[in-house]
Amino acid sequence: MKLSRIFAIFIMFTSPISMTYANNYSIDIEDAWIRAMPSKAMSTAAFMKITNKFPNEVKLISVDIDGVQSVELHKTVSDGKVMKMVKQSHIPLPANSSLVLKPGSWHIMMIGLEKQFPEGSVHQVQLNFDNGFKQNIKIKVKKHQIQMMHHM
Ligand SMILES: [Cu+2]
Repeated sequence: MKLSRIFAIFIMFTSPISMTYANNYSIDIEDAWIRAMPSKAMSTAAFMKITNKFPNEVKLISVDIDGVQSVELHKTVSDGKVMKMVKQSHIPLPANSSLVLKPGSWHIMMIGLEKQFPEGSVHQVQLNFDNGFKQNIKIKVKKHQIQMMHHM
């Protein structure tokens, strides 16, 4: 009787605090863009900076994008001579750190485009993580800026 009352008080005082604490963790997305491609292209890719604010490693396991047959997680690697894209089961995000998905490195591959992704258009994207966290963002289609940087 006495124990159960203590337990009830314990629950009352701890659960609101722990819930608030858990809600402070998030995975933030910045500088997201989808690469603008010629209108008949069958694939493109999405890039962004992902910041994992959880105190443990989180894996990006899948991405949902309307109008795309298949969304894969890719990493571009070099075997010494040739750069090639390799499909990955997930993208690892170490605790309290950021990873930049960019051309020539990690990226979200969009294969089989069922609609147009013209420059300037905005698309809803959902990122799904292995801890159950989901992040919904809107991503704008932009031209790749590398060529401009080479001229500077
Ligand atoms: Cu790829």
